[in-house]
Amino acid sequence: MSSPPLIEKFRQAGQGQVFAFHDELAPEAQRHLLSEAAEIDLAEIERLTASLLAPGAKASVNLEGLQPAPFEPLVASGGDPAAWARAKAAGEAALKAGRVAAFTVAGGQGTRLGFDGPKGTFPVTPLKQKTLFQVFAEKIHAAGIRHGHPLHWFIMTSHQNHAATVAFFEEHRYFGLDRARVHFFRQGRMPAVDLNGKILLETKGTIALSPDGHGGSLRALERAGALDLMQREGIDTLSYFQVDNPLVRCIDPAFIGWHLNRRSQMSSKMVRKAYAEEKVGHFCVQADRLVVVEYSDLPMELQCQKDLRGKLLFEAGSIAIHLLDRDFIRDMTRPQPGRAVATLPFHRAAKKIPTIDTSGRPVKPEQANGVKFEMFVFDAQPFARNPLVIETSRQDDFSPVKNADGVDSPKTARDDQLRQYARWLLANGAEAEVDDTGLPRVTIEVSPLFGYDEDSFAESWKKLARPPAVADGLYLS
Ligand code: UD2
Repeated sequence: MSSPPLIEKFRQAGQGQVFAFHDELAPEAQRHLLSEAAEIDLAEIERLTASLLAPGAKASVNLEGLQPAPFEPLVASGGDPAAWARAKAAGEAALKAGRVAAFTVAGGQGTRLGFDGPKGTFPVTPLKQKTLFQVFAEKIHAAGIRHGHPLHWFIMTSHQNHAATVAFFEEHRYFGLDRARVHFFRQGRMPAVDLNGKILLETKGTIALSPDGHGGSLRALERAGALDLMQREGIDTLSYFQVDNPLVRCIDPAFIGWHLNRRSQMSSKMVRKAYAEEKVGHFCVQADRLVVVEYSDLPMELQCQKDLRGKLLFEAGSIAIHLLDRDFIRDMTRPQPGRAVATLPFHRAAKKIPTIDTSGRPVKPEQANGVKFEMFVFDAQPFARNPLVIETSRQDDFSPVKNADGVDSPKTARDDQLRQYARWLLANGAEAEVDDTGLPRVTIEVSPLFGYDEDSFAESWKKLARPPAVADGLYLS
């Protein structure tokens, strides 16, 4: 019997090993393997092997002529108060007109945290132990109420966590959101290859596939019909954030207004790096283009370099909060004359990839035996018209949960949430005892439905007939 045409294509591309055990598989398993193989763009793999794996291929990014990127400072650090006020008003008007949707990338594997399950289902709040997804859902819900227009929310999952993510929302009745406005879609996958570019099998009947990076979100949005939905609904701006950051302002009027007022196609928030080795990307300019250079790609001596005033030269850290214009995403994902579809470059990461040997026995490698390919969303910046970076205050936007302990852990995120509640309370005249880092002595919590930023908190607080005392267990909802 002749082989299916797809198998022939793989053989011709020098990837016949993918089907080495095909004939011994049951029919159902054969179909599964073929469907996985059908996801793979062989020409793309060949291109990546030639450009990223070939002897002499450049392993590191080009650092030539790299300069720190300019950014719009906060008022507190010298920004123009009138421009910030105009931005906020423009953002509020856009929200009122329903032009904005929220977008969470939640396809990552969350390996560092060691949590079994979609990361969005990780409990993070100090008192009620709300999960990351619940925190975002309530912030998005509250923003919709405040601006008089409920928001759509797109959530990108991966093959591994899609079903569990949807089931979690079902189980929790979408945390009060209109389920017709919550849209899940899976990101694409890329096969891992060995150091010679040969696609690796995970088992005899499955390919070693993994998520294609958050940069894959652009083509996944297009493929899933999200851009069409946005167009139908009159939404032109997507508010992008990561699943790991409970402090994020999912919807930030001033940020949205800056983006719209500047006619930017992609805008990003920055914080000043807390210390030279902080694991964030760096906003830079190279050949007149805005680029983000990931921490792992910027040599430590550059990360530590100081300017004449003694501050870090590359101080503008990317915290992965962006605004994306709908038509820009289309341009980046649709074939156009003279331009390939996937304009974002792939990055390679050497990994230990569980696989099988030529006789089909499992191999658990002790050292990197292959490479995974990933796209990063911030690589879209250089393609954007009028790209913009604005400063945000770390304490109101960024405290990610990455590691089980130490920096960027559940403990640091919990404490940062408590500090935020305490700041809001103190700013509104409440009495709260805090230590010299601003951490309250008691465990309290503010529901995003009561206040999700200083403005909404102040409004709700003023409406209270009898403001409660700040005591252990206080929950404002
Ligand atoms: C990311 C940024 C870093 C900094 C930091 C802030 C990269 C490469 N680095 O570092 O510059 O901004 O965040 O916290 O992005 N994800 C997917 N699909 C994937 C891979 C990741 O949806 O295939 C999501 C993941 O669920 C998470 C986010 O992307 O929400 C970040 O992923 P990460 O943990 O790999 O990024 P990290 O912490 O190395």
